[in-house]
Order: sequence, then C-alpha cells, then structure tokens
Amino acid sequence: MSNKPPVQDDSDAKMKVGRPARAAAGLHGLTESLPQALSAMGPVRSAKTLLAMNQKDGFDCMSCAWPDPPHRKTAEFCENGAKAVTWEAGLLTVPREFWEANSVSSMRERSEYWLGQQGRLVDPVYKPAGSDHYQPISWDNAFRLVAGELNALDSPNEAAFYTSGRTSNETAFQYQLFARAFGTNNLPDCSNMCHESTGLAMGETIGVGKSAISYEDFAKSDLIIIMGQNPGTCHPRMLTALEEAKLAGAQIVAVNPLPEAGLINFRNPQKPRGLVGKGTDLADQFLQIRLAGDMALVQALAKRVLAAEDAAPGAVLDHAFLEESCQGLEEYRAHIANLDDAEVLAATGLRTAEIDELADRYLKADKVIVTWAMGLTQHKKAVPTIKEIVNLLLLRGNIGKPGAGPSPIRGHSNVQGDRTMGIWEQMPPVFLDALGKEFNFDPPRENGFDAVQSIRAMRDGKLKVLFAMGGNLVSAISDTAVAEEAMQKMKLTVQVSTKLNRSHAFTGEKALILPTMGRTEIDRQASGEQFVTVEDTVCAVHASHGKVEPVGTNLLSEMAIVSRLARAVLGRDHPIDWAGFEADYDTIREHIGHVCKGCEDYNAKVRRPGGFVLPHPPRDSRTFPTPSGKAIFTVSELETVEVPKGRLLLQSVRAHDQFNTTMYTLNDRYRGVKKGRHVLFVNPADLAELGIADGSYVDIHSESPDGIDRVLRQQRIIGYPTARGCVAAYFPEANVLVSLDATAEGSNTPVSKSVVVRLEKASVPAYAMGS
Ligand SMILES: Nc1nc2c(c(=O)[nH]1)N[C@H]1C(S)=C(S)[C@@H](COP(=O)(O)OP(=O)(O)OC[C@H]3O[C@@H](n4cnc5c(=O)[nH]c(N)nc54)[C@H](O)[C@@H]3O)O[C@H]1N2
Ligand SMILES: Nc1nc2c(c(=O)[nH]1)N[C@H]1C(S)=C(S)[C@@H](COP(=O)(O)OP(=O)(O)OC[C@H]3O[C@@H](n4cnc5c(=O)[nH]c(N)nc54)[C@H](O)[C@@H]3O)O[C@H]1N2
Ligand code: SF4
Ligand SMILES: [Mo]
Repeated sequence: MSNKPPVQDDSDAKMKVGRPARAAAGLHGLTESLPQALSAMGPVRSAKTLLAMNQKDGFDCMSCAWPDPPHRKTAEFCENGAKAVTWEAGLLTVPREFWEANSVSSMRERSEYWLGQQGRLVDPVYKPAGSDHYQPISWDNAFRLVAGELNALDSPNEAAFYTSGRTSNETAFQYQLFARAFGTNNLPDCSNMCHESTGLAMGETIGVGKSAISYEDFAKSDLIIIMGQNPGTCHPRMLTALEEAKLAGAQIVAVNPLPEAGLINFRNPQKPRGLVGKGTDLADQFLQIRLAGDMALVQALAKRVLAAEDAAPGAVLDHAFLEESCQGLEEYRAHIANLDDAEVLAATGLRTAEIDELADRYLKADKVIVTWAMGLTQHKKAVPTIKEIVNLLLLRGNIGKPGAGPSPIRGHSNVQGDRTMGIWEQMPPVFLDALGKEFNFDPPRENGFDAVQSIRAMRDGKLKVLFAMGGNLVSAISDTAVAEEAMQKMKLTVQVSTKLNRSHAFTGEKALILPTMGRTEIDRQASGEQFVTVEDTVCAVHASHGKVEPVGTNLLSEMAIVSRLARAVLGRDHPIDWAGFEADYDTIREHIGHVCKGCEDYNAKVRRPGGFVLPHPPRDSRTFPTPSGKAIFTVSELETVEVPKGRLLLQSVRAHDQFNTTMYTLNDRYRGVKKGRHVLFVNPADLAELGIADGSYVDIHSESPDGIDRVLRQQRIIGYPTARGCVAAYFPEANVLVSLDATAEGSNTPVSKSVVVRLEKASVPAYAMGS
C-alpha cells in the first residue's frame, strides 16, 4: 500500500486510442479492479469490503442504483462497484500539511482527477474571508460559524441545501426536515440534472415517477428495449439480468447513437465461460438513432401499432385495459395518425425497415419492458419523449403485469430514496402536511429553487449560503463558467464531502469543508453501531451496514453532521429531538414510518433480510394514482432539433473509469481510449465532409440563442462509429458548452445530450507535441 497519491501526470500526454470493444466485462473487468483494490486497501480491508458488498447483512454499493438479485452470490458486485469501494475505503488521506501547501486558487488549476487522488478528507477545514487557504477548524466552531451565517440571513430563502444521491434515507429525511424547520424549500439535488424529466413524465401519466417493474420482471419479459442508456459502464450488473432474460427467451433491442460495448455482447465474469468464452450476444437489434430522435421513433412505433389495430380490429390493443384504466386514447390516436413519416426519418436517421422491424417485435411480444437513462432525460423534449414511451406501453397493456412496464434506471445509488424522503424543492402538500403534523410545525409551502434555479439565484445575489450534502455542484451543473462565478458570490459555501473536488476550489467569501464517513465505514453512536437504509431503482428498500474502520478518527457521519448543524442553528431547546437522531438512527426511522408513504413500520421492515419493496399502484394492481384514477394518454407535438449545415449535435457521456465528476483513472476501455479525456468522438463520414483529420485537434464552439461563444479547446478527434451528425465528449468537461438556460421543458434539466456545436481546427497542445 502506498501513502503517496498515485498521480504523476494528468495531462493527456500519454493518450492512446485503439479500437472500441464489442463485448463488456469478462476477464478484463476483474483483472482491472482487483489489483487496484489490493493496493489501496490491503488484503484484509479489500476482503472485508468487497465480500460484504450488496450482501443482505453488508453495505449497499455506493455506485449506481441497480438492484440486487433476490438470490445473492458470494461476490455480488461488478468491476465499477469494486472501483467505487476502493475509491472510498482506500487508506490514503489528505494530510494537514496539504492545506498550507495548496492554496484555494492553486486547487482551481487542478483537474478533478488530481483532486480526487489526494485521498480521503479527514479534518474539517475553514477558509476565512480574504484568505486563499483552508485551515483546520474544530467541529464545534464549524457549526457555530454556519449557524451565525444562516441566522444572519434576511430570509431562510437566502440559503439553499443541495443533496447528491449517495446520501442515506436517514440523512436525507433529517436534512430536509432541518431545511424546512429552518424555513426554506430550497432543496436542489442531483436528480434535477438526472431523472427529473422521468419523474415528471411518469408522475403526470401513471401517477408514480418510478420504475413500474421488479427485478424478476426482466427474466419474464418477451422484449426489453434499452433506450439512451449505457449499462456496460453505468449499471454493469444489469447485463447479468439481461443475459438471464435472454437465456429465458427475451429479445433485446438497443436504441443508441453509440454502439456501446455492453449492449452488443456480454461476457459474464461470474461464469467460467464468461471469462474465456465468446459471451452472450445481447442485442437482437441495434437502432443507431440520432441524438434527440427518440420521440419521433416512439411515435412512429405507436403509429404502426395503431395501424395494425386498424387492419385487425380488436386483435392488437388491450381493449379491456384501455377502457377500464386509461383516458385520452382517441385524441392520441388521431394525433399519431397524422405523424409525418419523412420527419421521423430525418429526426431519427433510421431507415423505415428498421422501424418496421422494431414495431414488428413490439407487436409480437406480450410482455415488453422499456428502460432508459440520461440519453432520454437530458434533452429539450425529454418529458414528452418519456410520455410517448408510456403511451406506447399503455396501448398493449404493457404495465402492471409480469415482465412488462416502463423502467427508468436511476443513477446515484440512493437518489430515488432521497426523493422518497422529501429531498425536492417542490414536495407535494400531502408530504408537507404529514411532516408538519409529525413535528408540530408549519413547513414552508412555496416551491424552492432546483439546481439550475439555484445557480441563477446565486449569480443574481438572491442566495447567500450554499450548503451541499455531498456532490460536486460546480462541475456537475451546466455552464461551468457561470457556476464558478456564482459560487464566488456567496457569503458562505459548505461542502460535506468524502474527497476533494472542484466545488472546494470555487468558494464563497467564507468556506467550509466538512469531511464525512462513507457507506463502507462502521458508524458508532451513543446507542451502538448504526446502519442506514437506501432505495434502489426498482423501489426496494434495504439496510446498509458499514464494515471497516473509518479512515480518520475526526470524521462524523452525515447523520451526526445534520443533527449538530440543526442544534447549532435552531438552538438546543428546539422542540425536535435532533440529539436523539444522532444517538440512535431508529428514532428517525420511526418518524420516516409516520411521514413517508409506504414506509409504515419502517424499523421492522428494513430489518427483514433483503428489506422490503415500496408500494407502486400501477405495478402492483394496475391502478393509477392520477387525479382521475386513470392512466393518461398524452398528445405531444413532434419537435426536432434543428442542426444547421456544417454543425453537429454534441452529447456528453461518462467514461468507463469515472463516476460522474469522480475519475478513477483516465481510461475509457470499451471505447478504446487510454490515459486521456480531452477527446471528441466523430463519425468518420462527418470528418471527411468537414475536412477534419482523425487524430487532429479542434476547438468545440457551442451555439446557443444567447449568442455567447462557449468553447472547449483542443480536443483530440477520434473517428468513431457514432450516428451521423452526432458527436460525443466527456462529462463534466463538456459542461462549459451547455448554456444554463438550455434546459428540458417542464423538468428544467440541463440538455447535456443535445448541444449544437461547430468545430474549428486547433493547434496541437503542448503536451502532445513530442509524442
Ligand atoms: N461507472 C459509472 N456508473 C454510473 C455513473 C458514472 O458516472 N460512472 N453515473 C451514475 C449516474 S448519476 C447516472 S444518472 C447513470 C447514467 O447512466 P447512462 O445514462 O447510461 O450514462 P451516460 O454516460 O450519460 O450515457 C448515456 C447513454 O445514452 C446514449 N444517448 C445519448 N443521447 C441519446 C439520445 O438522444 N437517444 C438515445 N437513444 N440514446 C442517447 C449515449 O450514447 C449513452 O450510451 O449512471 C450511474 N452509474
Ligand atoms: N454534461 C453533463 N452534465 C451532467 C450529466 C451529464 O450526463 N452530462 N449528468 C448529471 C447527473 S445524471 C448527475 S446525477 C449529476 C451528478 O452530480 P453530483 O451528485 O453533484 O456529483 P458527483 O460527481 O456524483 O459527486 C461527487 C462528490 O461527492 C462526494 N461524495 C462521495 N461519496 C460521498 C458520501 O458518501 N457522502 C458525502 N457527503 N459526499 C460524498 C465526493 O466528495 C465527490 O467528490 O451530474 C449531472 N451533470
Ligand atoms: S451494478 Fe451498480 S450497484 Fe451493482 S455492483 Fe455494479 S456499480 Fe454497484
Ligand atoms: Mo445521475
């Protein structure tokens, strides 16, 4: 084990570009992640963490929100789960000397990769006004300082409380309670940038904004359509579920501008033949769609389904279900009949035969699941696109029966639970009523700021204090330059973090970093060892028990931090028993049981092995908690993104070795990129048309209505089999190109997956000169 940060060179000087992979996982996956774990944690800590991961008495993987199968194997994790654990539980810590040696302004020159590699944060630190350095501070003084600033505000609405999706249910519940007891609904979260479009679209049409299937449904399905999602990297164990479904007879269709490795072929590392053999060919059909073409595709599929019904009346649609449980079919039907086929072909870039083939598969299947992630949610028309998926599924009753249903696949491991617990700037009155009744206070009713609105409010001087429970808002949000400036206008910024990131370098006048324990670590409080609970993407809630000693003795749990914050801000005689929450997490679970729908008897249910599943009326009983009690067909005008000649449409994607703004390494193995991130994937035919050479360098300029020239400089061109006219760069670097005002209609999610760009030839960067 080394005590030195491993980074020597985080420029792209040693970048290597090879061929993209066809298959995901297999031998490479395990051989890549295990040596890293052993070198960062040593054999004992590696075994204690990796073998406890995702087990019924272990801790929940802190990476993605993929669910655990009902029957667990000894090693129930994937390569990327192992990397996430290694990143958190590795023994390297940021030494006290770091803060003297590194000024805040020097940290701004560092990459996310470098910052993350400095190790775990173990001491609270404070940057006073006028200083360019953080310095150690005691916990008590830190909380006193935050309380002083919060209590000096003219209104509680001058503070915002951000949450990232790793936070446990217990912390999330306590945190939103504190924000509301303080007097504000300013609870922006990472979900605003993630599946917000999903929550809105599904909430309005079927009454629940969450996946309407359970884990077992994959293996019962006839057809699984995966849209705008890269499971091989972002939800790797989903490939196991897909393989099982495939072996049970399901067909799998991938809709994506990129031929992502996992979607095509999968070598299951849990099976001997997966390590050496050919693997399972997953996708029966791959539709290489243009960016933002999905709304047109789904409408085109529906048109074919309705035409088939016209040709054989009574034989195609699920009439009993439609009559009993749905509304709005006739208007929708009339609207779809007028769909312009030429517009569909232009928007999707697909051939008629490809759409016919998928429609045919849909018509032949009795049970259909559609899954999606950021490829659908981060577009201007994200909400109506997801509503079209609901429309399509309703037509043939593909909801509320085994093997069928819409299934958003959520990102952060507990982003869904955080929402269930009340982390939202616009929680509905039923929740606020229950919260007020339980704690005998009057929660604020006016909606708060979401993530984009918070940055605007910071920029415009309406917010003065930003408190962040995890995450890296500056890097994650769109329009990096605006976000960096907005942060620097604040009076106080507070980041509760496990590791350094760029949000620590762009601070308010005063700033605090409060280090916290992670999910792998044993959490001891006055009443003994504690556990926390989380919810996965299919609404299963279960316990997570830390297994190893915390990396530092001065760390507090997130629960303790919120409890002490609340006592410092609201006073020791505040009627809510904040101290009790810190001493025994059962006390907060008791309240969760009274306030959050479906969580009755919470303490008992989360103690069952494997936990429990939250109720979901459409999934459980084909009932729809909409105002009319019916599932609602919606009519949306097709609108396609105009890309002027000579311009391209840019999306930002995750590399294989990153988790959001965290970089484990600079590699993106499946796409053939090693040791570099400043790249742009472009179709070779587009390169030829633009007269740009593979391997050359370009500046990417984005074009938005505000006329501001946003530029990402000196990106290396990689000729890549992406859809024509559609290019890809990495998130978060590409955020400099996304205007803060470019958001999805309704959900206000930044449109990180459709930015009109122009390429200009650039000089070769100095680091690449001699290579
Ligand atoms: N290893 C790893 N795992 C992660 C994360 C991570 O950063 N790293 N992040 C977590 C989080 S918070 C999230 S939200 C999820 C994200 O999971 P994903 O959404 O799978 O991740 P992205 O890299 O954003 O990939 C988007 C995919 O959609 C495709 N796509 C883009 N635009 C379109 C479009 O218009 N139409 C269609 N059909 N496809 C499109 C892209 O080509 C890409 O394959 O992953 C979670 N898991
Ligand atoms: N261009 C573009 N922008 C995007 C996206 C995109 O696809 N393209 N995706 C969006 C999506 S889907 C999301 S979810 C957001 C992500 O936005 P965030 O959730 O804000 O970002 P993360 O990178 O996940 O946060 C990483 C930081 O969290 C802290 N951390 C890690 N574990 C813990 C913990 O247990 N407790 C605490 N308190 N802190 C911890 C660490 O300090 C780490 O540096 O980004 C969004 N931004
Ligand atoms: S699929 Fe997601 S939750 Fe499961 S082990 Fe892999 S990274 Fe962790
Ligand atoms: Mo996300």
